Amino acid sequence: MKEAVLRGDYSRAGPDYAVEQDWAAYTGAEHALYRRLYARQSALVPRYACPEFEHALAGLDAGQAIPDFSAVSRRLRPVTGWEIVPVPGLIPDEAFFTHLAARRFPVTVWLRTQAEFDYIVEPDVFHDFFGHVPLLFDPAYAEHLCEYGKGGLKALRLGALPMLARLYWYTIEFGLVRTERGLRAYGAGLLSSGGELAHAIDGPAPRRFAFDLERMMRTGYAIDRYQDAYFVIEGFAHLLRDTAPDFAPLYARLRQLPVLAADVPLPGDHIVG
Ligand code: HBI
Ligand code: FE
Repeated sequence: MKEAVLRGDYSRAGPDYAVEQDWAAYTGAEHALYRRLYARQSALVPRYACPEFEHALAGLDAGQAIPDFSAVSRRLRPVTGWEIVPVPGLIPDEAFFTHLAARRFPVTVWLRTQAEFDYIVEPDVFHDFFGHVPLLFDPAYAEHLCEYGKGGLKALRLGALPMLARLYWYTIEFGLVRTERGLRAYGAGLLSSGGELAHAIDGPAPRRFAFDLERMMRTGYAIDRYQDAYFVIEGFAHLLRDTAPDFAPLYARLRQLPVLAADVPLPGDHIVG
């Protein structure tokens, strides 16, 4: 399949795909667009985001302008040992997982255009920063993401990346968590989306599965529309515990099984709220 043409400028990327953020180069119009995106999403946070995200976002005070990654990294390092690495956009899996395993989160340096206010295919700085960075301040989540990075390098070696990518998709990107205030989002793709956040939690259509490693690893997903199904964890400690085991035996068993559709019921499906 022809590689999608990536949008960022990879010409000055290093061997680890890192680039300079060049914060001074952002225009006033870009900061204004970022503020509008931030205002829209942060208004949804009290109703739809998990408490850990809401708490971390409030502490970041990152709504006035496109954040300066090095300033945020200086605050993040002492809390969970993570830092932000500026990248031109999507980077090869090996480089991506190597960064995560070293507690470096790749954040795209460019911002979408006004025309992409409601939807963008490739992750931009708003998706990566608003969606992913706040939870890096949560110790259990931060620990899980580092383990996920190590798991990604192992999955690459085992040729099992598509299965692990589905797990990432249904947790880090589109995950829901049960809280005493009901189901809330912790997935970055939900938290940074104008419409899918409410759809995932209030929408009548989507199926909401209890956490199920095997079902997640086997369930396909679409990147260009709302999900047909979401998976619910009981908390970040639960996610960390349930993804700790060695996945090699699971990969061996699942790799020859067909990929499942999210909207086709299976006998073992455990639908929750
Ligand atoms: N690169 N910058 C960036 N951001 C991602 O989220 C990303 C990536 N490369 C690969 C990748 N994600 C996926 O293959 C994994 O999430 C499975
Ligand atoms: Fe993402």
